[in-house]
Order: sequence, then structure tokens, then C-alpha cells
Amino acid sequence: MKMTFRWYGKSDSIPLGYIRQIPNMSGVVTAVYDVPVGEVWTKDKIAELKKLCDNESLEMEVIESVPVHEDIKLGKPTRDKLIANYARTIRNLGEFGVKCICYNFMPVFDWLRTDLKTVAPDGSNSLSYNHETLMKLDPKNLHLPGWDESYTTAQLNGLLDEYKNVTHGKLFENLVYFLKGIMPACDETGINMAIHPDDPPWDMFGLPRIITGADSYDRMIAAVPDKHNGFTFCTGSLGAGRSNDLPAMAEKYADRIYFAHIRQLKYCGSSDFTEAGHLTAAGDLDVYAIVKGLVKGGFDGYVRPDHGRNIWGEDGKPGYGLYDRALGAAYLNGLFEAIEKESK
Ligand code: DNO
Repeated sequence: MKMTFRWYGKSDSIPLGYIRQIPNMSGVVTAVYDVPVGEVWTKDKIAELKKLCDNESLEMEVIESVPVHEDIKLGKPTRDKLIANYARTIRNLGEFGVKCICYNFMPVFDWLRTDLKTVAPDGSNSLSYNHETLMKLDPKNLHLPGWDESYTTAQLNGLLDEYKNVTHGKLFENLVYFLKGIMPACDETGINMAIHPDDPPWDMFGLPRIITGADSYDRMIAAVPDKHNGFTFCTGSLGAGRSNDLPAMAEKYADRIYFAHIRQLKYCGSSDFTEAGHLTAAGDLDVYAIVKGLVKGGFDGYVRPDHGRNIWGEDGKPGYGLYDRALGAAYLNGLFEAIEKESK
């Protein structure tokens, strides 16, 4: 495995030099943030980003994310042009040594939480999700914590209306259409596409969500068997779905898991959760068993410590401060080293 760390580009308050000092850190997971969704990432933009990483001797082999335009998810006639643009971005990224692209296929919203700073008894704080609170929100006039509100209210209303005709089946067909359109660029460049699960893995505001567990993985592999069609195994997202057996999934799909986001959840009630420190004992996910599953299955991808808490007085970007993610990386390094040695 290769240990990596998410870095939000030049605007990230965490210096690349600090990231490099985390033991075993091979590179960063980053993105070009100033190109509108649907447009091609030019070689100039990619080169600029890569240079920043090169200067600090960090690799830039994983991109998170190249976002997918809503018209592609909606299956609108404009999608062919947008898919061609996406394929060009893949080819451009391939020229700069990128090996893996994380993306998601969630309609309109990405991850959803109801609080960004839930305080734990030890004084640290982290993100949390409360279903009842979420259900009380009006999707047409939404101000969600951590959401970048890139749509105007009118645009958001329009989009939500357009999705009224998109069933789960239709959304899945649109995903398959998209993947078939970009696979030639992946075959050519060797880039692996790694879909991020829906977070949390259930429908939101009447919008369908389709990447929720093992069944979704099976359907995706069956529909697009190309080896470049794979997964970002996000333990926090999949783990919010209580019926997902994460260690079993980790082992079963290890050869298609190109990227692992490893984080911890503490469950409350039947669907609520608070994010916690990475340690197995800190929450309800068996992080040890998950790593064991990955190793047993022959996992050979990228890992990043996912969402950390805010600790030691840090007021980091929600989920993406330095300290707790660095602790998470150290813990995961230890698990991988021990389990890999034991399994030889
Ligand atoms: C949240 C992240 C997601 C992820 C995208 C990938 O912290 O895991 O926002 O980057 O869903 O497309």
C-alpha cells in the first residue's frame, strides 16, 4: 500500500512540508480546484499542481476528485460532450503520472452531515450526522454545514426538479454510460477509476443514491468488467450503512479497491453517528479487521487516513485538520506493517 494525505491545493492551510514529515507519507491526494465542473483540466493547470508536490518530494498519483457534471448523472443530451471532456482530463492527468481518480456519482449533494463540531468528552470535536435534524431541513433552501453552496437557490430548485424523473435504475444506467465512455482513456493511460460510496449510503431528499454496499459493487463490476473500473473503499461512508460487513467487503473486493479512505464512526440510534479517532477501540468499526481484510485480499492501492477530529486546539477544515489525520496515518501504518508481516 501507499500512504497518502488529502491536500486541498494552495488554499490549504497545511503546508506540504508538514505532510512530508508524517512517517511513510508517499504523496498527496489533491485536485485542480479552479476549473468549472465539466471543463477540461489543462496540462498547464495540472503541471502547476504537480510542481508544488515535486518541490516537496511528494507524489501526486491520486486525484480526488474529478467531479462528474450533473448532466452526466441526469443523462442529458449534453453528456456526450461532457464525457469527452472528462476523458481528455484523464488523458492529461495520465501524462503527469496520475494513477488513480476518485469520483462520486451522488446527485446534487456530496457528503452530508448535520454538525461539524460535535464535542466529545475528551474535548476534541468532529463531524456528526443526525437523521431527524436532516429530515427537517428544506432541500430547496438548504444551508448545510460544510457544503460549499455552489448553486443558487434557483439552480438548486431546478436541479431537484430534474431529478424527479431519475430512478435508481436510470441513475445506474447513466453511471454505466459514463464509465463506458471513459474506459478507453483509462485503458490507454492505465488510470484506475475509484468510485466513492454515497455518504451516508441512503437516499437523501428524494434523490436516489446507488453506491451503498456490496450489491452496488457487484452490479458495477458486472456492468463494466474493465479492471480500471474500481472503488474507493470509504469505511466511514459504507460503515454508516449498518448492514455492510466491511472486513468481508475489504477482502472480497481488494483487487478492485484502488483507494481506501479509512476512518472511524461511533454509532448512535439506528442511523446516526459521530466520527471518532481512527483507533478500533474509539468507535464501532473494526479498523483492525478491515485492514486485515484488505491485506488478505491482496490490496495494493493507496490509503489515506480519512476525516480526523480537531484536537490540540486545531481549528482545521472539517475532517481535514493535520494532527488527528497524522495520528490516523501512524496508526494505520502500524496496522499494515503488523498484519503484512504476520501474513507472510
Ligand atoms: C469527504 C470526501 C468526499 C469525497 C468525494 C469524492 O470528506 O470523502 O467529499 O471527496 O465524494 O468524490
